[in-house]
Amino acid sequence: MHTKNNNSRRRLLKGLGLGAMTGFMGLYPGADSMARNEKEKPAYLNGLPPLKITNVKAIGTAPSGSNLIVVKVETSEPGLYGLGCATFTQRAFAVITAIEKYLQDFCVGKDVDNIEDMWQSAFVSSYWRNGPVLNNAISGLDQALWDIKGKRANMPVYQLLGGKCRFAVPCYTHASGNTPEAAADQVSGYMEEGYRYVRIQQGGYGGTALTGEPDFKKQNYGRESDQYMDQGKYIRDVPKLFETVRRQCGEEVELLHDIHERLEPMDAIRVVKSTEPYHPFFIEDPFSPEQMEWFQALREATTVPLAMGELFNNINEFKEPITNRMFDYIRIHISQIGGISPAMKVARLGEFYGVKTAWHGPGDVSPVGHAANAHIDLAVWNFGIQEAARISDLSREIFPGSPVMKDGYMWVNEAPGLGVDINEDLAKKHPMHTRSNWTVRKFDGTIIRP
Ligand code: GCO
Ligand code: MG
Repeated sequence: MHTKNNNSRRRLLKGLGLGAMTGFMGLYPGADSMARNEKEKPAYLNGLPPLKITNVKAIGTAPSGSNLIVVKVETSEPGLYGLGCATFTQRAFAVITAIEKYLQDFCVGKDVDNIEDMWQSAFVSSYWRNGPVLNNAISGLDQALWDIKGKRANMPVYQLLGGKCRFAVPCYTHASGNTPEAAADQVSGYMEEGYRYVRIQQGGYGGTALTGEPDFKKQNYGRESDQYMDQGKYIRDVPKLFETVRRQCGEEVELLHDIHERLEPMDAIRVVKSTEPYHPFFIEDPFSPEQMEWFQALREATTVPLAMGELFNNINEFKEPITNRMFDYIRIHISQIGGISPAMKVARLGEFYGVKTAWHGPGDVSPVGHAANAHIDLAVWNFGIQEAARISDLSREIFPGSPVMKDGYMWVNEAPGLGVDINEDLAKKHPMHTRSNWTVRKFDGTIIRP
């Protein structure tokens, strides 16, 4: 291909009678010297041969309870494909439909190389955009194209993003107990494993473990599986939890906590303030995304660092809070935001404003998505912390090459691309489900978010 290009360039120059002249002027090597140098050219000058997308498919699997979705982009080069995470666990089949009925048709025949162009064009191809379903589908595509580009370049994706800013990815893991003491015991265990950062919750988000029979249950209001949250108890419990863990585990471990948008705004401010003496690393999601304006009051009330963003649907939602320094850590859920390309933009925006990354890494991210998190984490300077990838043995079998946790760090392998593969036959043996209701109520049955 390269020789053909040079031949045609030579013909063009000859036709114009410009060969010798441009060579003489130093603007372009003369045709003769080009022919002479042909053999000495380094291989990288040959560029990459053109490559087309031949198929896009969605693979759904639920090896550990959560529905996981991975997009596989196949190319015209036999055996060369890319994988990307498109997991939206609660509406998984809607994402599968978006990929198989629309994205497949949109992509087949297109160039695999132009990732940004692909992202921009796919984003507006539905005209209406920004929803979690479509963003997840685009994320699967985006990550798969980065995976392919890495494989073509023979480099891990973090290299394509600029190389390492750190040797591995420091992570926080989750301690949760029904009592503060039980949570503190877990924290100690994690500290022994090498974790420097631990998120602490008592009885899950908002302490949802049922204490007594709430009135709405007695009245048969709602469904049997609906959860109950006692907001008052939670507000009183949080500082006690922090106090106990600090007392049992000392000052050195960094503690985190997720309010999970479950409180009234003023109560959230009260809770965040109550943790101040225990200097948390950050408190997450104090408000729902619908209540962003409360951040200003919270900022004025406390110096506790804040994290927000896992529920944002659109990278533009980060613009205001980052440029106004409303929170300290960006909680992007990479697949929800549309993949590596948009996440990198938000990370860079944060760098300008002293806001750091803290990518979302719960059980409803596939190992491919965890790898995407880690590749960005390695490459951006304003990395803050990463939620640990807790990947089951079965998931590891389905996704060979999954990132590993060791001594409180996440490590990716050095294979080209994202470094994670999929065993499709095994994935099929663990099909997805449609259990998707997540309902939390106050004592009188009022819905709490979420
Ligand atoms: C976290 C999260 C998750 C979400 C879950 C929703 O900080 O890890 O809040 O646990 O609740 O991803 O499906
Ligand atoms: Mg959270």
